[in-house]
Amino acid sequence: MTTAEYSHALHTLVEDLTTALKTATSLEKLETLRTEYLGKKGSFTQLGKQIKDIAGSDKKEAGQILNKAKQQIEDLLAAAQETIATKQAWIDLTIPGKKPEVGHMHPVSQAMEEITHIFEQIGFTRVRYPEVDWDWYVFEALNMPKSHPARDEWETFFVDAPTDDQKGKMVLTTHTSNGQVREMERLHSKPPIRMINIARCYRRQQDATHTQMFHQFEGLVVDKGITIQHLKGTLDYFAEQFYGPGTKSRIRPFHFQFTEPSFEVDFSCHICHGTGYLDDKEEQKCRFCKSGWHEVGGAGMVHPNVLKAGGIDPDEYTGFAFGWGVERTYTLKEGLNLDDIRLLYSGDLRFLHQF
Ligand code: FA5
Repeated sequence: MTTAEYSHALHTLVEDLTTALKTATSLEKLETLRTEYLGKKGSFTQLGKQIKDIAGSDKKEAGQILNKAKQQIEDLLAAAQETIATKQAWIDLTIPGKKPEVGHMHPVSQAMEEITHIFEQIGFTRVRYPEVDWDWYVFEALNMPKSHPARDEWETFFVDAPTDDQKGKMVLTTHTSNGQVREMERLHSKPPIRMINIARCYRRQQDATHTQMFHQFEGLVVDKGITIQHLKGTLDYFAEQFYGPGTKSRIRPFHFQFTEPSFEVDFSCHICHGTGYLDDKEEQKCRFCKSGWHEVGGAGMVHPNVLKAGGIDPDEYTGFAFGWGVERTYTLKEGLNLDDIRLLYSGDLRFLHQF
């Protein structure tokens, strides 16, 4: 080997180290490089041993080049060590760390859990039935024969699927009442029935209080001797549990094909406590409610034809049912004051973070 070749090899080694040090950001990595170059089997050490192959007259010059290269390597390693140490010294351990985002259940799911729990306390069983169901369960078995005008109230999405000879067309469930006859069938038409069915519903509606997809919870109780008093007691129980002590329920006459008599259900407003006014003199009207009450959904005594459709003898058994919107019921909770339910499904994290 000539001195020029030896010098070139050493120069390349120093250049390689310079490049490697650019990505060495820890003292551990630095130590590895030190061993790789200056260790017993390191590349510089190996090159140092090759000096014996250089002709005698050139050895002195080669020795000087070797020493210079070693100094350069040591200087490079020392400089890198200082840079890393300085950087590490500047890490401020008192700066609060970045917390990873922790998700939580969607407010509507939270409400469904709470509703389930409240009804389970008084012996209801939570069930779920298909959200794409036959016309039979959604309408016909509920005393709404084909072409009955009452069907128009449920602005229905029809599914492009083959029609069943007995059960008709497939629809996206417009209400959870499709679970009524399904529950009677599940229990082989043998009461007692105490069902709470919570599911998605779909209607061709969209405004501040309506969404195309929403949730309802449906209660159904069938047994011997069930009366409106049992319905009213259940409503009062739910009102106090969900909205807090003092909340009252109210039923008003209404019409549904599948209940007789039928009612609309209201709960008293938590802002004005059912008075409709914010002050004792009744001068300041409550803007949150209409005259002290909020409507949440429908209820009634199960129509004899519905019991018959589920194989239950209406002369022996009676029952009550109710169906309310989860979103509507939830948004009336104290402190929420949500004036547009579409926000719940906007996916806006700034909104969802609040729950
Ligand atoms: C019904 O759906 C009946 N099945 C309720 C019922 C069950 C009555 C059992 C008797 C016995 P209604 O169409 O009024 O009734 O809807 C009930 C509630 O669902 C409404 O008061 C509202 O809170 C909610 N709701 C209805 N449509 C929408 C919608 N598009 N978006 C959000 N919530 C809705």
